[in-house]
Amino acid sequence: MSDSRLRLALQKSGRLSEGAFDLLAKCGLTISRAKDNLYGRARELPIDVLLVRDDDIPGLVDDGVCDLGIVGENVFEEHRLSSAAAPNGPASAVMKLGFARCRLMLAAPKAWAGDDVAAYEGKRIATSYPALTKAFLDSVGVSASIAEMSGSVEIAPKLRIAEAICDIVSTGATLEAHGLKPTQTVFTSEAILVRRPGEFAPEQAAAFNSLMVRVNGVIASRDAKYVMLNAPRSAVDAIIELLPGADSPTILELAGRPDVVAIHAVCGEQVFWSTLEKLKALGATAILVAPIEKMMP
Ligand code: PRT
Ligand code: ZN
Repeated sequence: MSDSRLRLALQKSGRLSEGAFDLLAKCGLTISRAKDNLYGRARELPIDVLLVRDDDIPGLVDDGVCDLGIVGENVFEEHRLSSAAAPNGPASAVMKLGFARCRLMLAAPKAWAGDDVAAYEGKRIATSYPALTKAFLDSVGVSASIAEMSGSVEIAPKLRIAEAICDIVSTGATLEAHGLKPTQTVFTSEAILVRRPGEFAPEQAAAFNSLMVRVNGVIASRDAKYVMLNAPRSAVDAIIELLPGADSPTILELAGRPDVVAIHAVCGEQVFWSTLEKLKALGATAILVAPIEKMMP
């Protein structure tokens, strides 16, 4: 193991891996994987990749076996609440990555009347997230017992393992298929980048800073658009007001048309069709919305 390379833990396969590899690719990193598929290496920066189960990532980063990890906030927070203090202090979340969004939710059989959290009082709840579930129940003053399961939590009520569940929900189709209804959100999650406690060695710090600049650039450009349009000079203020997340747009003269200007702006947020319709209503013409591939402030 070399101290000069950064070790990054990623989920080997599952709902986080595609988003994580896609992010690295957009950061310009090509990861060559070893034959055993347990290890990879980036060509462009001194970064080694360890491919593991997502549940192992917080522990590997706490212990400093890996310097960085990409993991769901749900798994990270459950680990933080349930494990003994790491000797050098715990791993910390660096940033949200905007993919693998989901919610940990309490869900009950549809036959239960209403959606009130009080209905869970004295019940048995199956979950893979006992610490998060208990913290939520405590916060709302409900006392229930918890049946810990490592997977297929949605079948617990049918098998009479528990009366209700607390599980990850994305589209809600799994709950629906098992006759369950989501009632309360216990925790909202997305993929995050986490880092080990302590300082990085100088070469590692340099690689980390490079990676952060790239990741921030990818995230900033994800929704960003370059908007160009022509506008009546009299409507410039109203039009700029409408451009989502644009600061200081460029205003250009148009040859031979003193009453019209061209406005060019980087919009940091999504540009919807409804926004374009409003721009048009203010007199904007020749509206162009172009994607941005890379951004660096
Ligand atoms: O093998 P390994 O241990 O690495 O993977 P895993 O099977 O434990 O995890 P995986 O790949 O299923 O999920 C990894 C992470 O993705 C989770 O920790 C969440 O942060 C995030 N994520 C996002 C999800 C979902 N969406 C999701 N829908 N994790 C799980 N689900 C499951 C959920 O448990 C339920 O069974 O999908 C089902 C519900 O989906 P819907 O769309 O029917 O609501
Ligand atoms: Zn897992």
